[in-house]
Amino acid sequence: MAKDYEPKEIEAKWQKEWEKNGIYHAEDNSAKPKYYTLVEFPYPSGDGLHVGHVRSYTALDVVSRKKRMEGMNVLYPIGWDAFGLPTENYAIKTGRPPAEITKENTDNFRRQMQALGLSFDWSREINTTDPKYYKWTQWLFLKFFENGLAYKARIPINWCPKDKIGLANEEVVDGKCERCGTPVEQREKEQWMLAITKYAERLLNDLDTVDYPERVKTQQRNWIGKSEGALIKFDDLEVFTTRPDTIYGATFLAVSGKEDKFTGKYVTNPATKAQIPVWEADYVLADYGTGAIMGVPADDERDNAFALKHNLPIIEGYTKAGFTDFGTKVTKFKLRDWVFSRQRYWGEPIPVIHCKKCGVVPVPEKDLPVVLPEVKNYQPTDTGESPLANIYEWVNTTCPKCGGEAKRETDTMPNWAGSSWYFLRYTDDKNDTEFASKEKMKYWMSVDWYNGGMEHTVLHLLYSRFWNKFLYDLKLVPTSEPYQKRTSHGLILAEGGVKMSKSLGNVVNPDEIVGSFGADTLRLYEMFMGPFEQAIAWNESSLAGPRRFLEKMWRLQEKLPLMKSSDARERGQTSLDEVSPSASLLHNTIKKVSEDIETLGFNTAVSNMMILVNDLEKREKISQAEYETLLKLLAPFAPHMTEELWHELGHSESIHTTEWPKYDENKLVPDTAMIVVQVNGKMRASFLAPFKSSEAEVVEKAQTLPEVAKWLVDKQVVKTVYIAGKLVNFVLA
Ligand code: ANZ
Ligand code: ZN
Repeated sequence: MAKDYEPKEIEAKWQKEWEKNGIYHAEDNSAKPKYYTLVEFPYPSGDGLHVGHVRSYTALDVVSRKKRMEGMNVLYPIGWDAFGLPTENYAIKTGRPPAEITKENTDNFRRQMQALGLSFDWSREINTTDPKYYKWTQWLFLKFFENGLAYKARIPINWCPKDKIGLANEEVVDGKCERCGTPVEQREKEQWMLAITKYAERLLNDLDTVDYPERVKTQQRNWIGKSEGALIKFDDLEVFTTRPDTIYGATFLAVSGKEDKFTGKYVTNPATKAQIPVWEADYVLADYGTGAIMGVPADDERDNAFALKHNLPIIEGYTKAGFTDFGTKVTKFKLRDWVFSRQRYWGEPIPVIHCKKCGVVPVPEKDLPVVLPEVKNYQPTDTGESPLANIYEWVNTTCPKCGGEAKRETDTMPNWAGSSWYFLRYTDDKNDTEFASKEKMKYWMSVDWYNGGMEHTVLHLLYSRFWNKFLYDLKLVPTSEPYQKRTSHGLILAEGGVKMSKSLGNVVNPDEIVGSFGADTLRLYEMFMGPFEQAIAWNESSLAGPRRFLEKMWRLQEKLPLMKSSDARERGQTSLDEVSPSASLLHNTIKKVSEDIETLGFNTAVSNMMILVNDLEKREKISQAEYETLLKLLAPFAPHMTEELWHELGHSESIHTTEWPKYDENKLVPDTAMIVVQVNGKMRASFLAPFKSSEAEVVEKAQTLPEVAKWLVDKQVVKTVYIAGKLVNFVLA
């Protein structure tokens, strides 16, 4: 009898062993083909790891492990996206330095991740709040500045009066602050901007070159919002239209306004020469096109509603104009330049100095990083400046150009900054002289598979693609797109399908699940719970299924032929050909699991292994070759248990460095069913039969199986029960 399955002992033991042997370290100078798997690095909040993180990280862990077994040099790194508001707000509340809070949180996250057996290369861990890291975020900002893509503008910004923070458009949801729900006000402020609009066309076109879900591409296209149309002058008022051909039907003009109102003014329609009224209308946006439209009630729904409401003429059946008759062709984008400064403490200081004589002067490279100074109070000033503005010794400095009196910029970068280039840093995380060496980036980039949340499919993806393209133009990175393939996992909801939240007390803590079921069960459950891209509710009772499956797998050892472990090597070479009667089921399983891992079918990969185990379980004996193959297939999902069983078989190397099983095309039996054969209701054998087989064929095959035939010798079969695709039962007299 083998000992019981005790995940607690096994898991900690192997985690230590793997770390000691460094089997998950990515090699920089390897002759092997590389594979770069990336998951969005977490914001290390005080709440610890979420089971949603576990879903994403386990999925790409499965992929990474399989790729390693397929002979690839895999880079699967992790780090911390640690600047941001929750830590800062906590610092304001408690007076504790954000760096100290961050350290505590990252220590907790790291411990939790390690307990899950994720195969990250921990030697490359990065932290966006580490001055060694943000030195390069600042350096990259200065590249934008030198190239005219970072500039200051006085613009109306979204202002959250509660957080005292300027918000990017994308941080405003339904007119409210995304973080705290306070209605957002407009305020004029000098802000740093990044000219992402210069890249609008390429960010759009190059979507055709990458493997993203169509839904993600559509969202990005809509966000960029390209429209081809014309600018047409109505006297001194210019409109933007995508339908210049409708100009003969234009009966009014409308400019952006808070409420609908006639301005008292008329302009000439250049096509009809008619005098048409100019209105203010609230459906006209101030910052799109020219902020003015021509109203064509016969062809545009909103114009039609407006005309009916205000009794304006509607001309039906007018002649359509040719495109170039009036106005000039233009292309407009909905995308706006990126507001890139915040008046907060916990962010990268923007590395410029303001000199009365020289103007805005970049901090010289040798003086980077501009380190965040210690402050006593993390609250922004009442005028809305960053708390850095209160630190006299820090703000007052000398101009790097003329040596005269000067002041430091006190704005910091938004929390999108560090994540806009982190995938580059992983390739060369300890480099002190460059953000990453060209040679290493050339080997590792681009990312082969990037998984992350649906909520990041627009902003983070667009921002990081923009940074990468800009650096590509400067010949600082090797590929114009950072990510070859992008996928997204569905949310994990609380039991009952509501969002997990602290206030509802329904948050599942992965530590507890690992404690009671083991990491392998948690991993397997999250892969098995449902289609990867779909949202799904947590269900505590469903954890029992994966756990039972692992126990079955554990007990299968007892069906192996008894041998001394010194014979194991020899046994390990048993050819799969000798394996009957399930050879085809085994080969089918290898094929299914291999393919499913590549196509997000983690749940079906697991269910296929379950079917195989159920089949093996029914047999008296299984071969070592079969068992080892199954262990290897399961290894990416349940890395600890499979490692333990692998060593039980007498192997000394890790299962995770062995070769991924291959299937034999000739052994695949498509459309087969597993037929159980009983004699007097007792199972005696099973075999695979093509679905197409007739009853006679199946029964004949069943009675000739040696395990069955021996029970039938000299006996009379009084009845044969046949259930198509499932069972034959010989009832004896
Ligand atoms: C006349 C017309 C006739 C229009 C017609 C459409 C249909 P997209 O595709 O989103 O770019 N428009 C232009 N500027 C606007 C603004 N600042 N606020 C609100 N609407 C604005 O849409 C372009 C169309 O949206 C333009 O073409 C204009 O209406 C309107 F049968 O001009 B159209
Ligand atoms: Zn100066």
